[in-house]
Amino acid sequence: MLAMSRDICTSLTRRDLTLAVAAAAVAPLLPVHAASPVVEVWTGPSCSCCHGWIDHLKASGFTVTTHDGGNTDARARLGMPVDYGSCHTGAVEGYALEGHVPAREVQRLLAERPDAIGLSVPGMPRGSPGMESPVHDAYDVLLIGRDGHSSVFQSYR
Ligand SMILES: [Cu+2]
Repeated sequence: MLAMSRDICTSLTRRDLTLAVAAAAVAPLLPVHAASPVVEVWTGPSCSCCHGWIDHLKASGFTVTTHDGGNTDARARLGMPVDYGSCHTGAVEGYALEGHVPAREVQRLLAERPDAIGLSVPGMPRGSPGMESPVHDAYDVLLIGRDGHSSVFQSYR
């Protein structure tokens, strides 16, 4: 009886060891930025499309922390000119994200890391992420430079 339980013990230990070795072998293969980037979001007062955009970011692999309200102050704090304003403001790794910026442009921003304030989709174009609609407005994702000027980062037509 004693010998038997010792056998089970040994085999369990061996299995655990095998799992540990397998995990250690896999770990170095993971990308360096395995942890998903954290986006901190400040919404506008009683904004529902803000939450649509937050859901879009989460579905695209971002971790999101949300503050209800405070987008105007956050926009000013992050240096995003009000001319490019929208209904919510986000911050990710030192960049501002204004409005319904698609997740793929956020990913590209973090990959390319331009010297800039961040990205903006001014206003609230229909058909942008979080603004789902049968009508699709043409819109541009703008890269906002430190001088406040913008350039087209991506066009959606
Ligand atoms: Cu909106």
